[in-house]
Amino acid sequence: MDASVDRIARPWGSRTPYGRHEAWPTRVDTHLAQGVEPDDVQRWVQSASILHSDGDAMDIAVKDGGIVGVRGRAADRVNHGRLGPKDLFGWQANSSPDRLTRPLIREGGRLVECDWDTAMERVVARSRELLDERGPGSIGFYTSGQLFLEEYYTLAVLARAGIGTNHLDGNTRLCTATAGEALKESFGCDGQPGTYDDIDHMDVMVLFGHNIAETQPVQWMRILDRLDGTDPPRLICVDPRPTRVARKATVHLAPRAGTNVALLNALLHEVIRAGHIDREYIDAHTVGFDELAAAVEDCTPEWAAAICDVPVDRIRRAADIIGSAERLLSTVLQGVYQSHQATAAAVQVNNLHLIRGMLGRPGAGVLQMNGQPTAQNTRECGANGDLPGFRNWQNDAHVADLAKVWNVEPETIPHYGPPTHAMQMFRYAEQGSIRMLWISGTNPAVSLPELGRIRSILAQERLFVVVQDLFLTETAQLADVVLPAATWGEKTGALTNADRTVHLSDKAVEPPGEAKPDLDIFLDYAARMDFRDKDGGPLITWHDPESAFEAWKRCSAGRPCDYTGLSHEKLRGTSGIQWPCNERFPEGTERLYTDGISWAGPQVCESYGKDLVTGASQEAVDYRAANPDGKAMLKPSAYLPPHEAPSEEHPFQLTTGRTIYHFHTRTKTGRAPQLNSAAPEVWVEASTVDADGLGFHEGDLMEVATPRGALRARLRVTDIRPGLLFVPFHYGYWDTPTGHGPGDGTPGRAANETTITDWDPVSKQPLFKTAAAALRLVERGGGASAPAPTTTASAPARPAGVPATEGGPSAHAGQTEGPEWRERNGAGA
Ligand SMILES: Nc1nc2c(c(=O)[nH]1)N[C@H]1C(S)=C(S)[C@@H](COP(=O)(O)OP(=O)(O)OC[C@H]3O[C@@H](n4cnc5c(=O)[nH]c(N)nc54)[C@H](O)[C@@H]3O)O[C@H]1N2
Ligand SMILES: Nc1nc2c(c(=O)[nH]1)N[C@H]1C(S)=C(S)[C@@H](COP(=O)(O)OP(=O)(O)OC[C@H]3O[C@@H](n4cnc5c(=O)[nH]c(N)nc54)[C@H](O)[C@@H]3O)O[C@H]1N2
Ligand SMILES: [Mo]
Repeated sequence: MDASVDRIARPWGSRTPYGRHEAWPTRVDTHLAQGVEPDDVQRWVQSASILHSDGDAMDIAVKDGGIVGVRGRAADRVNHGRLGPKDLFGWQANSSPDRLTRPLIREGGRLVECDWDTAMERVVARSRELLDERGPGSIGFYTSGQLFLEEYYTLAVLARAGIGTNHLDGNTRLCTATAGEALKESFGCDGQPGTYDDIDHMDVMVLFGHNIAETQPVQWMRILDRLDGTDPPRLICVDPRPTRVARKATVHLAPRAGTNVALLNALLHEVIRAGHIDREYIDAHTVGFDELAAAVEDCTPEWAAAICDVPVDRIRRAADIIGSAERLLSTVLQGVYQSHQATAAAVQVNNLHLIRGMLGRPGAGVLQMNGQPTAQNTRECGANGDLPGFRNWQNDAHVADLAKVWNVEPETIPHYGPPTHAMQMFRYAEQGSIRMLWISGTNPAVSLPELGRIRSILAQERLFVVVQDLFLTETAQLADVVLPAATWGEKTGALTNADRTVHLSDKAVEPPGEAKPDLDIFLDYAARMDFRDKDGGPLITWHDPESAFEAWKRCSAGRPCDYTGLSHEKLRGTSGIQWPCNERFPEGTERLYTDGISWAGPQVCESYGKDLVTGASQEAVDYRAANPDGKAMLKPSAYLPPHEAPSEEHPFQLTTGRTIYHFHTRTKTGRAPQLNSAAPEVWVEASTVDADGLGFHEGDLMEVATPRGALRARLRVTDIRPGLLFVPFHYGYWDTPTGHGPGDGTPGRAANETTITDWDPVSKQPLFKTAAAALRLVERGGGASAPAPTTTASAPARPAGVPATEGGPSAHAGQTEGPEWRERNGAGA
């Protein structure tokens, strides 16, 4: 066990090696508040992490009505007892003294405390006024990937059938809209094909734009344990930063940002050229192979090497390894999803698997990853720009079926066009057609691109903004009504992770003050609005998490995400369970598509697909003609350059992302002392080549500027690819002296001051990974280090000739590095 290990200094703890096809050993990670012994804990309450999409199962330790720690659940299929640093320490934020405890309303320009009746009546009055004067299209809801299933489902029903608006989306638009979209494009329907257990069986794993070591540290522990066991796998890492994954990889490809499609097309080209394809699988289960082969015919490694700026032989080596893999597992995340050809690139990963027949068998799987803990629920419940239960808005039979579940007329449910995506909702608010925006569990004043614009949209007089949060965030400060929410540990609900594992998170303690669960707030609003079904009965008939879950089960029945075999009671006790779970699969389903493709038929598919270049929705007739038998679709895509190329004025590429110690806008991790002190302030990473060339040093105060805005950060010099800058997007303004954004001489701090209002045409996911930027010296650092972690991708570049084991940054974690990293960066290289 790992109790003695400092999990800030050694985030992944110590190793429990295991061999291929063996079971991953259990290791129970625990952290209790100082002075609390295990015997002092009065109750352990079952839960799972909500600080990433891994779904690490844990028990919450309760003493005297407060949370005093957490312990991993040994019996759970996802984590076998392990927890990451955010899981171990993040819970402390629940008892922060600055939690919101009463509702706030804006009076005379200021937010003042009030009671729930006053706040809710203000929201209801404005809703009624707008419905009367402007109709349902004047009201929008922008929700989260961090609430519970029961809450999204309730919100989806009240927005789509109660208000009757098409404007409901999640921050999952910024996160995993592309995951859902790529699955729809290839398989006709959302739903993760693979499972984490594939890690136990694969011999080759490719990670595309996925820093799993920092963003799903528990699965990285699993990979590290396999690397240290018998018959270790080979890793291929596609990431322009020197992540831990890159350091362990057999092949590390560090492409120019925004060139994933070129690289993938070259990999497809090589796999096809070398004949490493599974003809039988292609013929039985796919359509479109000839078009795909023709489209990549000229995409040679030489061609891609010039675009991506990676060595040709490394592309060949990667293609060889992929082509000769016995069991191939791939993961895809934000390095792909947050770029201009997001869906096009993610779909090419699916294509690699389909042409190699690498699907639906132990070790052979695709994980189009999620990021947020409950993003899967946002998508399946219809709170992320889709209809609930993966129903197809273009298919009248699906709409009618949903109307039957809700006992409303089909016309009540808007389906005249695709559900409005978040970026479009903000545009409508900017233009004035949306007049009320209800924001729950997300902090767009830090997380959306081009913050100057977002702040000015939210601050408009004519826009009525409701914010439902735990804290007075940068967004809440701009609201007209602030509703104090209860969170994880203070309410009960179900959540589904990236590999379809459903967990239950039980209430452990009371929320602070008058804070209420999001479900209760939505139910209260629905009751006050008196939403009715077509027979005049109440539209929403449930009243607590369990009855909401039962209602959702009816909506999911017969759909791919079938929950009918689950219940809160069944989820209490041992391990999480993977959907679909129903009469046929009472213990859940490990892998989808074990027996061909099941949800791509024209009658059942969630989407008729989109044009991968324009994003235009295709019609049912086109789909039926192209894919009459419901097979997987091999959709090619030509490479297009990123929308913003470096120029003389903005010579760098700028990418943004995460560090292991913080979650998003730091509302929780910034209030956990161990996590905050591990990464207390924003920094900017640049390569040794660029820093040396320009005479900048570690710790210098820099300005990073794009045409949208600028921020200031200390410089960390790393082994990142030359020409690329990286800024973590975690740092907003709530803990700065002014408490709000830049202006009046206060410089910017948030990465999104600089990012662009632009998105992938297919998934509508905004571009956070590719901008052109300038880097300017503001003030010398005088030899002090940047406030960036040294244990992670942001580790300082190793001085020439210092091997990893002798004081280099990676010695910190006590782990040896992959052959390629040694070859390139080791002594004498
Ligand atoms: N510690 C921590 N963990 C988290 C979160 C968190 O905030 N903190 N958030 C959770 C959420 S919501 C999400 S969505 C996930 C995100 O998890 P990840 O996607 O793993 O995290 P990011 O840091 O956003 O981006 C991953 C990598 O993309 C690389 N990248 C940038 N541009 C390109 C490119 O053009 N091509 C390629 N191939 N790679 C590129 C970056 O160098 C970066 O290392 O993490 C989840 N887990
Ligand atoms: N530049 C840049 N920008 C990015 C990204 C990037 O990589 N680069 N990544 C994007 C991605 S993938 C994501 S997921 C987003 C995340 O962006 P956000 O969703 O804006 O980030 P969070 O800080 O997680 O915001 C969640 C809010 O919900 C509150 N909250 C937590 N639990 C509860 C609850 O139970 N109920 C309620 N009502 N509120 C709760 C928290 O206090 C917090 O204010 O950021 C996106 N923005
Ligand atoms: Mo995300």
